[in-house]
Amino acid sequence: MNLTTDTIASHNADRVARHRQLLAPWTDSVEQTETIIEKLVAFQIAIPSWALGTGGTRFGRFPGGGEPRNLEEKISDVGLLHALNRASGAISLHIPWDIPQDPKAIRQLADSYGLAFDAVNSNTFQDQPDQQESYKFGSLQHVDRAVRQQAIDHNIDVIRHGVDLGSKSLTVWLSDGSSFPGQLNFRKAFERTLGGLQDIYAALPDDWKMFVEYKAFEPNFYSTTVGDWGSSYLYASKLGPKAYTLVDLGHHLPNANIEQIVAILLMEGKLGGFHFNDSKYGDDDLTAGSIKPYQLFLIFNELVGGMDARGMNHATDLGWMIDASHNVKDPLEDLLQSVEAIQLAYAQALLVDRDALEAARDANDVVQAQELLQDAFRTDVRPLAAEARRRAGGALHPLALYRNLNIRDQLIQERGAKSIATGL
Ligand code: LRH
Ligand code: MN
Repeated sequence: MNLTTDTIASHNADRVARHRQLLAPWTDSVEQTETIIEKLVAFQIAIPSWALGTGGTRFGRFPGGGEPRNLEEKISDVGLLHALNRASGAISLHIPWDIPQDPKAIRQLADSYGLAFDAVNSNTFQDQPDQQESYKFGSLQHVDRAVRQQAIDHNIDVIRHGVDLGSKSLTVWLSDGSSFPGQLNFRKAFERTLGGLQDIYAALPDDWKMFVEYKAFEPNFYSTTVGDWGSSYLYASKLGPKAYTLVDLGHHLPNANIEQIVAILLMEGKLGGFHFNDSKYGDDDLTAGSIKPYQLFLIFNELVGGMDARGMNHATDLGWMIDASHNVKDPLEDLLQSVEAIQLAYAQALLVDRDALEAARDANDVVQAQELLQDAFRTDVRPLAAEARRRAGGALHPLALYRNLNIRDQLIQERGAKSIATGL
């Protein structure tokens, strides 16, 4: 679906007066306003191709209709999100859910929406109909060499698809592990997994990155072979300079201090990127910032401090991706909310007075340090995100425009109420 610039211009015209009122205090008195707006304009968040349909659980799935039926329609949906917020300028594909039949045409289509291809994702957590070996007892950890080789070949195949599309990174999430004590030799599983990852690493083009995504549990419920940041860091360190860890916010045990994990991985130069979402219990894949917005802010606070300490480019040096599943919301509305929540956490982190914070820390002035963070977190930076969108040609209020245009109804007209998207 193409959203014309006129449609967005008239939407903004109705709102620009109020917007200018809300922006005035910033442009008048806040010194770093321009810097923050420019950084927001440059900050692009990749949309997962597997989260454009209705997600479900083992208990049920309630499709909302108008779901993309193929990769072309998925790219069109991400193109729509990007037209609305000018902050969703990339799509992350999952193979084999989204194999590009004609990579050249797919690339041109994505280009026409101003979209790039972020990390490509392999899938050795499901058995495909025509598959020789089963991943029931794992993939790279498997006791059977034939299963491991099948998984290695699949990942190398995924890299090939990524190269065809101009992607520059591979995300490897392994569901491998065990569900009962005694089932697995942890040491052998680690060594076999490392061996497989090394074969995949060897197939990476020179300018590519490999993201090793860790997860505490599910689908295995006793052990996971890449189960935490420590094991992911170990693999990435043993693999080489092109290997990094990937932090999916939902992949931690309850009350894990994710912002501390991020700070250390970043300091070590082994933080590759993120799968943003939120959760209350497990890998709930809920809207980013919807359950623990302060945690999302604290993570960006460590990111801004840690990236500046290493002279990194905020927009391009890490993989900014969403990984969500929509059980009760319209997928596109949920993704619009997630992108904005991430933009707001980033903008608030940019507001933090870092010199004052270090001074408070050096003085063990705990109260002052907390006040400096909470002051930024309690600051409404939405006018800055809206201004960034407006300057980039997007809508001042993407969700309102999406609803006013009844886009979901239009998609249902076009695709039907029962269309099913591949993915989670
Ligand atoms: C695993 C995960 C991984 C994807 C999958 C869709 O929970 O986060 O990133 O491959 O979700
Ligand atoms: Mn993930």
